[in-house]
Amino acid sequence: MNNDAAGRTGRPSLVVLLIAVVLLVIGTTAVATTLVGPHSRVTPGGMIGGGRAGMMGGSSTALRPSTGLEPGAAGFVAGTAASPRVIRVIAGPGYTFDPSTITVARGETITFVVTAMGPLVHEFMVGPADAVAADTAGTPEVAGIAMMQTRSLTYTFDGAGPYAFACHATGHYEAGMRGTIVVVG
Ligand SMILES: [Cu+2]
Repeated sequence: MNNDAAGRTGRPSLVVLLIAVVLLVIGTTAVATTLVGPHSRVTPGGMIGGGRAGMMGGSSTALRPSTGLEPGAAGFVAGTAASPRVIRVIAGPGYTFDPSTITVARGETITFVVTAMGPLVHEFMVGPADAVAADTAGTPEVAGIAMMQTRSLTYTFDGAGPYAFACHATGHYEAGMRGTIVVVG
């Protein structure tokens, strides 16, 4: 017993060192978080929030369209103006959206959280299909989404449809960067 006690007395310095290292790491993380924090405000819904939320799901399903159930599924809760349903969309790499087909309930309010992958700068426009196809001025859009940046756009599908979404960065729509909104219910 005494030997054990004696043996332990030799270790505190190591324990103290470990604690110091842990505190240092925690401190560094806190500083990093503080420094990074303001940047996420520069980009509404910014890369921090988008990245973190994307990783939450862990697997590839994190990059899938919706964070929850789709219309028609048991337990599905439609998005409202007060509490929009969040749908994540990946723009790129290349001239693609993932998913390219999004299902919403009639009258639903959706917040699209769009993250750009790859070096191209993208836009995300959503609204009546004809307006989206023609890039009509006034159609809801977020632009200038650079690599790994995330922008959000909230839209209520309260009209007759059909609806669509697209990227109108130069040449992208023509290259096929567009998607379809399916309204059900
Ligand atoms: Cu694009």
